[in-house]
Amino acid sequence: MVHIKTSRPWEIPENEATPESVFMTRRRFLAGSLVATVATAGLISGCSPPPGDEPLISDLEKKIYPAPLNKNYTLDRDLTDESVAAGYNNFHEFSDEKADVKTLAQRLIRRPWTVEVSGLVSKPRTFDIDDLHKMLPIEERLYRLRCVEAWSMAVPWTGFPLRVLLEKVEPDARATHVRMTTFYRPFQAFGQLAFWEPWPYTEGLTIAEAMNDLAFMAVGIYGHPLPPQHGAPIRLVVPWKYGFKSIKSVVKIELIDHAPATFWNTLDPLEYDFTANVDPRVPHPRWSQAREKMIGTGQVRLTLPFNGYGREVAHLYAG
Ligand SMILES: Nc1nc2c(c(=O)[nH]1)N[C@H]1C(S)=C(S)[C@@H](COP(=O)(O)O)O[C@H]1N2
Ligand SMILES: [Mo]
Repeated sequence: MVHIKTSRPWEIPENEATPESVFMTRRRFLAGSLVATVATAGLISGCSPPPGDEPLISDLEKKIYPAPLNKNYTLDRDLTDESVAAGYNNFHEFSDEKADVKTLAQRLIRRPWTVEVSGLVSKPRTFDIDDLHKMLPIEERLYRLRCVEAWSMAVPWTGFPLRVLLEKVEPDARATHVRMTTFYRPFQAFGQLAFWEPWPYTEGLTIAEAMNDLAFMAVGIYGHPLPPQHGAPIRLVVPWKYGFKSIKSVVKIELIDHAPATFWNTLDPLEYDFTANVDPRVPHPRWSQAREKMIGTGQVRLTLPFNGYGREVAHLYAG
C-alpha cells in the first residue's frame, strides 16, 4: 500500500520481511470465524460502547499544544507525513492488518484513564492521565522509529521523559527493571479475544534504560493528543530499540527485580529478544536488518546502529 514498488537491487522483497504477526494470523484463522459469528449475532456490538463519542481535545490539552520543541533531538531525514503514520499501525489488540488499526482502534475508551506506578518504590501511586499532563514538563521531540519489520518513520512526539515519572514514586535500590502493561479490554480490542496469546501486551526495560533521557512517555504526536491507533492516551517511545518495545496505551508501570516476560518475547523468543536494540549487523532470523524503508516515500536507507542514538545509549551496553 504505502510501499512503492521498484526493481532496484536494494528492494526488500515482501516475502522476506514478514510481519511480526505472521504466525498469529495463521493461528487466528479458525478463531476468526468464531469471533465473526459472535459479532454478526450482535453480541459484541450490542454490549460495547459507541466509538468516538468524546471531544478530540480537552481544554487542558488545548493549553499544552503545541509544546516547546526539545532541540537536543534533531533528525537526519524528513518527517513522515502524518496521514501515512496514522494509517499504518501495528497495534495487535485491534488488528494484524496495519491499514485496519486506525478504524478499529476508535473503539478504545480513553477517558477516564489511570496509570499505576508501583512495585519496588517508596511512594506507589495511581496517576490520572490529566494530572500527569498538569504535573510533568511536556515537550516535543523529533524521533526516528524503526520497526523490526524493516520499515521506519520519523515523527514528532509530545510527552515527558519516563525518568521524571519514575522519580515521583522514588524507586528503591532493589529495582533492576521496569515492566509496562497495556489495557486488557477484549470487548473494545477484539484481538485480545485470542485467548491463547499472552494478553495484555507487556514490555520491559532495565532501570538504566528507563532512566536514560531518550526513554519518553508520549501523550501526543504531530502537535496534538495521540489518536488511538498510536497508543492513546499514553505510550512509551524508546527510539533506539525496535518498535515493538514502544508499548502503547499503558495502564501500569512496575518496578521489579528481574527481567519481565514480554508479549513478543513470550510468543517467539528466537525472533524478538528482550533487549531488541536496533542493530544492522544482526539479522532477524527471517530477513536482513541492514536496510530499512521509510513508510510513505519508500526511500531506502542504511539502518543505523541504535537507530542513530549511539551517542546517547551505547554506553549502556559497553562490555
Ligand atoms: N500495546 C501494543 N503496543 C505496541 C504494539 C502492539 O501491537 N500493541 N505494536 C508495536 C510495534 S510492532 C510498533 S512498530 C509500534 C508502532 O507504533 P505506531 O503505530 O505509533 O507507529 O508500536 C508498538 N507498540
Ligand atoms: Mo514493529
